[in-house]
Amino acid sequence: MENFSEWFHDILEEAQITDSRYPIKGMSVWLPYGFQIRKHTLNVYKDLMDVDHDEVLFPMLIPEAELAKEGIHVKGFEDEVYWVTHGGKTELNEKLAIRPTSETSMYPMFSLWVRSHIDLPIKQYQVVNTFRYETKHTRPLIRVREITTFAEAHTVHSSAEECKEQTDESVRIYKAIFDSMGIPYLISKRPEWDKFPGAEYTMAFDTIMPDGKTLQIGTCHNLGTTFAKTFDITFENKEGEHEYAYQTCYGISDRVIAAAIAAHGDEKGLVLPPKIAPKHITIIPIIFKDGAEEVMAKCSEVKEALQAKGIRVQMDTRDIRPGKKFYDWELKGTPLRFELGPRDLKNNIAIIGRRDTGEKIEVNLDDDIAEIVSNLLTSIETDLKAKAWAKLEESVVTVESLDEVAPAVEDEKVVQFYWCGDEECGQAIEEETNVDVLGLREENIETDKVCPHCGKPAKHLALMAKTY
Ligand code: P5A
Ligand code: ZN
Repeated sequence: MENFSEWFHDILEEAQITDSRYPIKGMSVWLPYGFQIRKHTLNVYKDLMDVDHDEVLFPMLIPEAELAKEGIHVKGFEDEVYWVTHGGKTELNEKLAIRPTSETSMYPMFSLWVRSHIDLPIKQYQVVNTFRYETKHTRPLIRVREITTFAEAHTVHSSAEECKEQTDESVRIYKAIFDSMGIPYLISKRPEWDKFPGAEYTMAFDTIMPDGKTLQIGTCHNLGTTFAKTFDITFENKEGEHEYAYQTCYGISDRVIAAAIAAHGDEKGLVLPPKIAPKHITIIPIIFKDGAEEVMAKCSEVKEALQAKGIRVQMDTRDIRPGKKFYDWELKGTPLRFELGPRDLKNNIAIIGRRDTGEKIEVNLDDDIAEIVSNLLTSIETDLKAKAWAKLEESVVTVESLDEVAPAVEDEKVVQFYWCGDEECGQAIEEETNVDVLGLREENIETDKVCPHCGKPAKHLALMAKTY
């Protein structure tokens, strides 16, 4: 891919995912095809979350006083909040914030709900739109001002250990989500200066885009008791004493869809992982004057057989050349296509084409087509994931001096280095290299290596990259 930025911009329009001509910067329209991809992505998410989280829905507006309560949190978001100041012509007594995230909308209610240890844990999530007045360059799905698919979870616990365990669990859930879409990721503990405002620590997932820049695609925060102290979320423990509750929150967004598009797409367009593809297979009847009816009948029969097995199948019966249909569904990334013409029918065969490899597979019409298609979808899923992971792994290079950073980044690599972990040192590294420290990939390791900036003994394996 020559120019990823351009490719990404064009594919959203050509494959009809979003229309970014909406007249507000950072906000676009989900088109029907994009909406289907979004729907299936959310199904992947909800299937995993619904195992032991409750879905809820909180209001979008937050009283100024609530937003302002948690000092560090509000400081982190103050430049990004949109405000509602009027109801009609009347100025409101209290400004209302449009949620940039929902801690300050949810936690005052948690304070009312949590009384005793038997009320805990609480594990809730909601999928909502949130608004952030982003000042960095906006891009559809990647950095938007209306995050239309903000999937945020918030949990409350009765001990620090359980809270830590939930943070680990959230990392496992996010791994499963990204894995099922074949999105490769690097997990790191964000440095102090880049953790979520109000968190004790932040574990972040970054994927690598085709241009070598990384994109943060999800974050899991251990909030400790910071918000509980601010919002007075206390419970009576088994000994009858009152304690502050321990909290976590974790979130993903539209960026997950951007990452799936970027991880697998190619020069012909989208290559969708089966889990989120609106259709798994497109049946394309190759029609001539002779034998058209028979071909159509056989195609319908195959369609029904696939549908019966839960395969998402469509038949393209548009009155246009088959070549144009091939082109369209390649562009839209349907994992498989099924071609059948009169001569094939006479020979009792059909061709199944794979979008990811371009491979063509001849099948006998007496075979169990649904079984073959299912197996192919599984192979596609596995192969897309392996290919994307191989690309990520070969993109990580280890350096021992800061002089090696610029050439590595120029070569579209993510940089790994042994680091002392000092905040001041880290910020100096960022300044000197103009590359971001993503965080700690491995903490407190045994090593003889020294920090490439200050020369002190290294304690961690860290990552740095150009970021979106
Ligand atoms: C966790 C959920 C939070 O807001 N509160 C509730 C916590 N964390 S976060 O890191 O600030 O955001 C979670 C994820 O949302 C994505 N994201 C965005 N996506 C698109 N456009 C944006 N402007 C944007 N801002 C954040 C990131 O993937 C982030 O990890
Ligand atoms: Zn150092």
